[in-house]
Amino acid sequence: MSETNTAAEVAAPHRYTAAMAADIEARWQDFWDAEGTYEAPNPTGDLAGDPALAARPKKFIMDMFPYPSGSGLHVGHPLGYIATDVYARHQRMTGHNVLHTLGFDAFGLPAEQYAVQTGTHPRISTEANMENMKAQLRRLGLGHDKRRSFATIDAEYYKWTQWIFLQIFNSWYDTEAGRARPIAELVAQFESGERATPDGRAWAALDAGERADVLGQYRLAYASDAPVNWSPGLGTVLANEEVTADGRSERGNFPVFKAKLRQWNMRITAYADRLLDDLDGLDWPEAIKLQQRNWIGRSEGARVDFPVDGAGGITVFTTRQDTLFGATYMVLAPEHDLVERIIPAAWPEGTHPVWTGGHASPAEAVTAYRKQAAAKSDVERQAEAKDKTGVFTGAYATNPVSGEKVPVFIADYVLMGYGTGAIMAVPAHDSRDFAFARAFELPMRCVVEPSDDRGTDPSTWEDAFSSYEAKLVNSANDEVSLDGLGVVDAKARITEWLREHGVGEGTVNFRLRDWLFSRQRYWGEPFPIVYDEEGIAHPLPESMLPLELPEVEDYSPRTFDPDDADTQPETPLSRNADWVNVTLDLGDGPKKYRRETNTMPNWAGSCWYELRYLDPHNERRLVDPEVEQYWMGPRDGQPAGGVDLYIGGAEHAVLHLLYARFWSKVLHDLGHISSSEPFHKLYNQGMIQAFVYRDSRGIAVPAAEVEERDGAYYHQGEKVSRVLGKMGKSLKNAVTPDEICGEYGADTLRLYEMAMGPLDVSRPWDTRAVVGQFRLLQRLWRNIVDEETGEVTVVDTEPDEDTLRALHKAIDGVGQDMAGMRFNTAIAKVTELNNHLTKAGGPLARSVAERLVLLVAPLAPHVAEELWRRLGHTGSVVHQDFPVADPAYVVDETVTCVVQVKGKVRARLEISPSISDEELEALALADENVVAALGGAGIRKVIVRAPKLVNIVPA
Ligand code: ANZ
Repeated sequence: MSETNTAAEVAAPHRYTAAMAADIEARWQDFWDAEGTYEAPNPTGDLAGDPALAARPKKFIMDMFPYPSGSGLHVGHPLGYIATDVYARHQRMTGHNVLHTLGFDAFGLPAEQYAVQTGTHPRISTEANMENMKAQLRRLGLGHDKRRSFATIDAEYYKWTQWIFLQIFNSWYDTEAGRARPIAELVAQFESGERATPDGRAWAALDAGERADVLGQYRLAYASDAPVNWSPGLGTVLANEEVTADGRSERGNFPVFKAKLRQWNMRITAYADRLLDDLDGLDWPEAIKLQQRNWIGRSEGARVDFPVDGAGGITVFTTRQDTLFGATYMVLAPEHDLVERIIPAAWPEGTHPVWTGGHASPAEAVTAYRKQAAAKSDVERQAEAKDKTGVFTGAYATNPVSGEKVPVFIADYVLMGYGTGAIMAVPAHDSRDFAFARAFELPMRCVVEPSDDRGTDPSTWEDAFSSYEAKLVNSANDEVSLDGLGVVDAKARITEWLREHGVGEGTVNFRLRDWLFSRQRYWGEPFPIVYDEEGIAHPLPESMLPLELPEVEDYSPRTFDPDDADTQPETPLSRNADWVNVTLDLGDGPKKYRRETNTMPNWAGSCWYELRYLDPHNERRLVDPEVEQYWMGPRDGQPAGGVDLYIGGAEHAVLHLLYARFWSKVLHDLGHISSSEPFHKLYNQGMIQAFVYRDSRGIAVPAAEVEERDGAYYHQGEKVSRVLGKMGKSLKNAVTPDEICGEYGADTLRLYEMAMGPLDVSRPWDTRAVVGQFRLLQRLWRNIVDEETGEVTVVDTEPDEDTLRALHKAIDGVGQDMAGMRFNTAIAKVTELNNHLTKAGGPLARSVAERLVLLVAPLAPHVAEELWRRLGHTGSVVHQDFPVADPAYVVDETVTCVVQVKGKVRARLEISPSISDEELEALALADENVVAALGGAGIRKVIVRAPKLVNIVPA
């Protein structure tokens, strides 16, 4: 520690040192906590009696809350927290009622895995981790309303997570009304006969089990036996969003298989259109919107029925119904239910030997092929370049427009989870079908005339022709002809024909699947569901919530050989028979029930936490409607309402952010909240990266022990390589905020993190550079406090004109930068002002010193509070008004504008950067060089890009 206890220090006992920073910071943190400085008033309580406060615009500012991991925070974690804090402080100082707090997302896998390794109960390790993280965060001086903090594992919190589950379970999506409604209203429709039951019987004629099954088809939370992602190595099933592109578990990187298991799902697909459409009104990064759009994956196309002899028909989904005349075979996903029904006992006479795969019968071929397909992930199955595999089912279907008999195959390139799980194959115009047809010697027919010179015989082609810019050929029957039409017109024409003949219709298909919502874990929210003796699911009444997580002997998940797809999950909660088997009175007398033993996925708790911040201790409701309306409700420019600023990493694009949007919409539809979107503005901060040093074996060595010599890096004498990577314990390059706070103080750390670059850009951490921000604070201090006596040195005089200009320019610039979240340039402007004042010498005018302190307050709140008080104020700096620039002193700088005539530069004008297009055009046309260059010619066009460029095109 070079800055303490030097000779200079003895001579200057009141210098801003690390020790002084530590003292100042601890003192004000205690004070702020004691005073409740950051507590945000709610409109129903505190604001109601205070009209001035109630008139303030609100700002609800949020971070993606952390998972309390055992390794604590490194300096990369608080980047976003510091940014929201600086922003929130600036908003508070510009007249807003600011809500800013932070909770913990505390259910989840790591605590459980740690528990399995060490035998510690997940609650104990999680709570210890939270204590540690809270201390680390407190050290940063974040202005959070601590009364509003909670953890998702708190029973008072997950009571409401369970309550929301019940709301979702007890509702259905009315497609006509375009919103969720209570399930009781659906039951009423069935009872009155307004809506027919699936088999047409009267509702009263159905028994309890049949009614439950019918309602299960509608409920927004439902159990089903669909194929799910089963990861034996993790011991749990996973949502599609949790499976990586190469078909492994996002956590733990274990293989994932498709298995048919009874699981809970959320009918998020009912909201596909709204989730897509409402993105338009959100202020989110385009990249994230795009990821959500792609994940939802809206495709317009058609469903077409192909009759199969004796077995009804196969319905396909296609986006190229225009190519229907070119469909020369069909493919079902290997898992498709129809397969059993269409396969004949024996191969038809003369079946091509390549089609049978050498199997004696269709049944044998199908069984063998299904086994092979189940071992592959969806992504492997869809890989473009790969050889196409498959086998003939022995069945033929009829092409509804050509009347031709087409063979039906099963092949793994067709997925069960998309469209109808069946396709019409058009090998001439789809490259996957082309490859398959080649491998299986299937016929191809050209129905879209190639616009290149390959000719119309597909057997001579290298690949399919799939352009839209062409005309249809070979596409006519007795009733309809598409020949000569373009693709778009042909689609419309054939869709109409299909509809008229009752063999198909235009449809929209989504890539989005329902959200698999149950996990075979211990450390999650229990489902508020019990089963009666007939196996019918019943929701618990609200009065029985929270249903607390019980103690069990062994909370580790049952895991299996990661590659053994034939295993079945076992839930830890099922091991507590006393808890599972209960007698309850659900309104019709005491009866025996069995509890659901799955738990909710760890996304559940983060699906609605923004709402609970608003009203964290409400025991009667999820959130008071008036409170919700005030902080989250729709308003000008925020059509669906939502949090005003939400900062977090880009990795949550389709998980947390999609799920949270879905829950908001359901709660909105059911009338519980006025907002239909949780987060109006989303901002993704960059990452703090760090150098990773590796030895010759490729193993990371501790970064702190690496020495640099002549541009090379050495660890214990051995040369090591250096690359920029993530920061973390495993890469041995983590720097903790505690270390930096200890060495320089939290204000310096805050300044350094904000000064590193634009907030949305990733940046490398450099411990050696931190001292630069420490020096800024030292100079700031020295400009106001005498280092020898500790006295404030300001004087009550008027500053000179030069200083006023520097001051007001800084005020203007810093204010704009803070509002625009350009904290790095704000710091540069503060530094410039401070340097100006240092250079000017002499004591500062009080009015200048005070405004300087206010400018710094959002960034370095502790030192600002200290100086503010030393300047003689009694109220906290936190609640002062941010300084306002006097425009008279904010003189525009000039910029150079280039004027071109016919593309050649003819003049350079020194002008104000805020000049209007009209003004600039007039100035340019009046310039004598421009007039000369035009030589009397008229003007055809003037292109003005104020303030940088004017381009004149003569007539
Ligand atoms: C015939 C056709 C002809 C097709 C052609 C494409 C080109 P998107 O845009 O992603 O929605 N398809 C449909 N269901 C499938 C499934 N379960 N597994 C694999 N592929 C499936 O893609 C829709 C197209 O993907 C559909 O249109 C279908 O192939 C295929 F020249 O039908 B098409």
